[in-house]
Amino acid sequence: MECFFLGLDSSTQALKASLLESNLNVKSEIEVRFDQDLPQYGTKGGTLLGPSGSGIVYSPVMQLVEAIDLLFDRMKEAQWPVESIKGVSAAGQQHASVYWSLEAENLLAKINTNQSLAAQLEEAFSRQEIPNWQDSSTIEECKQLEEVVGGPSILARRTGSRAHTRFTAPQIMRFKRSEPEAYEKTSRISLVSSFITTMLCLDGAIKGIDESDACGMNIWNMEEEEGRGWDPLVLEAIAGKEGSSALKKKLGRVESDGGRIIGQIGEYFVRKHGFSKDCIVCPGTGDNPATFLAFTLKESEALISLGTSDTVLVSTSTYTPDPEYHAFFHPAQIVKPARQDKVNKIHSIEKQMRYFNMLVYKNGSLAREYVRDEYFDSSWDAFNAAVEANRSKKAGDTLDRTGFYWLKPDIIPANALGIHKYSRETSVTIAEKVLDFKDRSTNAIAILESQMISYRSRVSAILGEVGSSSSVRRVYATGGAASNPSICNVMADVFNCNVCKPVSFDVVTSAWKNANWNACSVAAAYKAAWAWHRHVASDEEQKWVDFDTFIQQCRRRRQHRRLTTADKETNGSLDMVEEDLAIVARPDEIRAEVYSNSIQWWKTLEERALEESRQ
Ligand code: ADP
Ligand code: XUL
Repeated sequence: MECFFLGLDSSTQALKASLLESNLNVKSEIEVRFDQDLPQYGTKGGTLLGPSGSGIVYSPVMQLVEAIDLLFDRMKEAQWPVESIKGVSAAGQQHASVYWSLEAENLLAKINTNQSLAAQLEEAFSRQEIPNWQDSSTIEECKQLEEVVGGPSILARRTGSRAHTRFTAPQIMRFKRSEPEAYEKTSRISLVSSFITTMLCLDGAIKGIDESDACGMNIWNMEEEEGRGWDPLVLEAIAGKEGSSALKKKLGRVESDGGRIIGQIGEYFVRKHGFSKDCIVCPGTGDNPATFLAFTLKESEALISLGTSDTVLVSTSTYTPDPEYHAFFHPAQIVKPARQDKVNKIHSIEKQMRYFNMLVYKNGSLAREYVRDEYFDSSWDAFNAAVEANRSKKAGDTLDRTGFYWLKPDIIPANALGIHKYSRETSVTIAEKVLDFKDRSTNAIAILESQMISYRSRVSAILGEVGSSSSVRRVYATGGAASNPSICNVMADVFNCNVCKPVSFDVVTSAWKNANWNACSVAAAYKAAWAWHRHVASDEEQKWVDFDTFIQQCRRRRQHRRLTTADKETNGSLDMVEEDLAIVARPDEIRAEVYSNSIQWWKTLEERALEESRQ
């Protein structure tokens, strides 16, 4: 009998599901969109706002509970073979927290199929709101947290990030301060990913937080490999000396092995929807760690997501915290149980820690759209034509038109604001601040170069690069703007490596096409498949197979056919690099060198623009 795996993704605007075949081919996807499908909650873009000027952004917890029932109903309508699903896992928006009441575990233990989940869980929460990652109401709490710990750099070193308004620690701090009674009546605090995991099991136990997702909380101390745990200084900063052990209990256990089985799908789903009672559940993770897994990023590979904001993920084998960006544990770490050495009686844990860093830029697509609208009559074609006409050909070209387009206060560099342009109009060596470039059409290449050099220079710092050569081995491009070939071309030149995108084989047309599946829920299903594979494996090697190797094994199994010249012809412009992956841009040697030599100069100008933005 064919077996399947299920992945869920609880994002800001929707709850999504992906159904995968055993070779990890994506078979089907469905979703529940909060605004349209649950209009009774009145959300816009999945969220509600607090009083004007408060910075409060949240979503109703019951909206998510109702969405779970609706999503499973839709699986039935779509006739998904749920009885053959062997494993399920979830991804969820990062940082956002769910607050369980003192009655929660009791209620979770006696869920029946006669009533909806929402009707049975009304009393299960001590807080009706899930603070959303877009919330910025905790500026004071962030300041306080950094002060107690000793400053932004120290907090970043201890917990992987400096304090951010959306992170869980300042959010819990504000909840405790503004609703002390409700805080006291909170039995446990979940992240969205561990909340969905708990709901999938429905066995009366609130499930642990995934360790990679815990790194987005500002509370998980990841400084020492062996001393990882809830940070005592942060616990105290939130709950005071007297309240810190109670808070630690509320946060609960943390799951370090992302492929460990933590339960089976709840009886509710077995009876009501026909799932097999043997369907396993493994820990859920955050949406960014899940995206990281969807691409199985290897050491020194980067993923650039060009969405509303731009996000850069880079895989590393060392812990590289910095107040400018975020450090996380790898989301599919394998943890072999401590083995007893019979002679020395020493417990050894067989693992090699892996990490990834994440850079978040607010001025991504919105800033590119500003340039498109201001100079190119809102046309991407005209924008692209200007990019191609002005590509850097020799050293110094970039320096004639360097621009910083910080339309909103940015995260990197912190609080950078304004539009700043520099050109060497009057001097060969000194860039002058200008209101606009002489040739206004150079704004298109200027914004792309500046964004990409910013990403490259920071990724280089994370990878410990020396000199001007790039050690990034491959970049994966995703998000809406990755469909733009000119943007991918500049990316390849600046990073001096191939830019790749996932593709999938369409059995109906026998051709490769751009894969447009939802990365987070697909990665959650990958995790479930990996956990199940380890669970049923009869040999030791496969029981402890690492995530990347497992994904490779599945990829080989779904290899449709070897890529021949004829294939390339039928697939038009697709430049396949391996199964499921196409190169969309290759670097040009000369331009790559021009960019490598421009980085130092560009950094000096960024400093100057920052200085000027503060004035
Ligand atoms: P979200 O962050 O909301 O998931 P998407 O990944 O869907 O966003 O990306 C949306 C963005 O993609 C839009 O803001 C738009 O500017 C950008 N985009 C879409 N098509 C193009 C294009 N051809 N060139 C450049 N940018 C594009
Ligand atoms: C990352 C962040 C967002 C959310 C989106 O730090 O806040 O990407 O994870 O769901």
